[in-house]
Amino acid sequence: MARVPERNESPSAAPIGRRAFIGIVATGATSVVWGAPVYEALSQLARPFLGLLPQGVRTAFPSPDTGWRIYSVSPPYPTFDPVSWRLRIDGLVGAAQSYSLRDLRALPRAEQVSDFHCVTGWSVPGVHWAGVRFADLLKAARPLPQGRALNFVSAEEPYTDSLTLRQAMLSDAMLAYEMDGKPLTREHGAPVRLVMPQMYGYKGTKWVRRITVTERPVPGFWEQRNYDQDAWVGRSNGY
Ligand SMILES: Nc1nc2c(c(=O)[nH]1)N[C@H]1C(S)=C(S)[C@@H](COP(=O)(O)O)O[C@H]1N2
Ligand SMILES: [Mo]
Repeated sequence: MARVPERNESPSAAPIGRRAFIGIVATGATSVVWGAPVYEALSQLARPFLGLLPQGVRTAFPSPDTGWRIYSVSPPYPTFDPVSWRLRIDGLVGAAQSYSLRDLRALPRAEQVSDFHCVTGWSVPGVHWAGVRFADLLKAARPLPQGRALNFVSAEEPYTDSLTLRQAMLSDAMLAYEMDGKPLTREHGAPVRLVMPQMYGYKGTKWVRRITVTERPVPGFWEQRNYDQDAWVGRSNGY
């Protein structure tokens, strides 16, 4: 376990946390990409240390008017061409598929209002999502019996994350193309992102471009950095 520093201890003196969390935060056009020293310092901050962020870093977060903090591991955010963009579904399937945005919108539309929780402690209540349930999304691809997990690949390399097929079939899990009544914005993962309200936000891969059916969950970007594979809100990652 990482040592919890004393209140008067500076964050830079904190040991490297096992659950170090790196987030690059930016706001719309006025992107703030932190310099290497800040990135380094942040990469050494474990979740319990977030209250100890130096003042300069704290104010680099967007103002909490929406409650959201935009995360990206390798800015600039991906862009996409609405005409040529395709979502690929492959791996252990009977028939690999390629969906245009139009194809996705032609699948049964699901809507929900759910709360969003980041493992670092911020939440956004009552987010309105619209998109596609995984049962509908995977129907044509026909996952094979040995295909028991989904790997979500982001257009933002090297971000990936995975779920078991059973988790993806939860009634409030979806691949979303709208947020709060509008097409997903670029910073929130346009054109599609994973929404998994019962798990922490890092399971919600943004800018999803490919879903591969695998035998078992492939450790994603944050799992490779010691976060839990099963990120249930309130009962994972030390909570
Ligand atoms: N591609 C990609 N997806 C991502 C992330 C990221 O950095 N890159 N961050 C994750 C984390 S930790 C959180 S909390 C949410 C934040 O969603 P937002 O950026 O829309 O606020 O996105 C998740 N999906
Ligand atoms: Mo997060």
